[in-house]
Amino acid sequence: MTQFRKSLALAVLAAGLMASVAQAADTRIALVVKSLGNGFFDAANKGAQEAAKELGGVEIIYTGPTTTTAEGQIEVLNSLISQKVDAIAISANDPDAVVPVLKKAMQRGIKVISFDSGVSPEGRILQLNPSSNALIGETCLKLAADVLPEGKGKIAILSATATSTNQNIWIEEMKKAMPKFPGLELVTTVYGDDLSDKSYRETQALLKSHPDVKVIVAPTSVGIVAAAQAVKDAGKIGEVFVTGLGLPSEMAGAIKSGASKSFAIWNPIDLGYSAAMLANDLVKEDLDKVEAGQRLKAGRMGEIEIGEGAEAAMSVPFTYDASNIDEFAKIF
Ligand code: RAM
Repeated sequence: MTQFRKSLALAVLAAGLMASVAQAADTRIALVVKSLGNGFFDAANKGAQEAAKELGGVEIIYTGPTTTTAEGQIEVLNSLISQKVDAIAISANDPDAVVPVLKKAMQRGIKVISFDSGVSPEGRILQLNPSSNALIGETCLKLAADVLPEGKGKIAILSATATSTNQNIWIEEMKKAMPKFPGLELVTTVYGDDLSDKSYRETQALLKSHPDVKVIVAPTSVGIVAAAQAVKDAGKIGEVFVTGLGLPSEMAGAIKSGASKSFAIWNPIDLGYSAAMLANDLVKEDLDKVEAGQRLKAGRMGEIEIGEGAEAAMSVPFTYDASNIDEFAKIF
């Protein structure tokens, strides 16, 4: 065979293989995240891919805008509607702005769920929370109080975007839980938009405008890393502590430097896995609605029970510190 014929034969073979892969996936589930390039969502995607492999015949389309905007997500969603995907699992940058396009998706038979950062009820069939929202809020405050002598001191919050459903709920829950931590005083909330550079600059500004703040609580895996770096670069290790929600793999340096003593998170791989499983259930059983008390199958996670408002919650957040960070940094 000539070189040309050989490569032609290989190309035909490759095309055939790709076609058979495409044919094999009879269910296409889009995992739409707040933005691409966020390690938290990469871990969720890992779980979703695992679910697809286990189920067989399922393809996960991992997608999202480049920055954390609702407009970017709307564009992505419109394109998924044209591609006629079977299901969409979205972590929303805004609970309301994406509702019209998601309603359009549902009218066309696409099963829509939200996970992590929720969509208002009219824009999705169900919402999968990583844990109880109240527990997440209280955990963030407890971590802040634990690092302060006698639990006393001023704290500030560095959040993601100002429209982010999950962070806004957790901030509300923190405010509600404040009476349980009478030594803590919340002085301000700033927004880094889940962008590293903006989160870093917001922290720098915060350290200047509020030099008496002792703990920065960042309930975002992007913000917490940037905040810890800003504290370190400002030479404030031991004076200002960073805590909140982060990935062990991304926070190992901050724990080692002392910019953070501890932080929490649930398993993002399990969250993505479960979101894919639930989306697949809705497709397979052709469900457009779920009721409180209903149980849906989620593979190795067992059954997930739907609660009020068609919301479900997974496990409790876990705390990471110098004693366990290395072990978990290898996982997510
Ligand atoms: C960021 C995102 C995500 C949130 C985590 C903790 O990655 O804002 O929505 O759940 O942090």
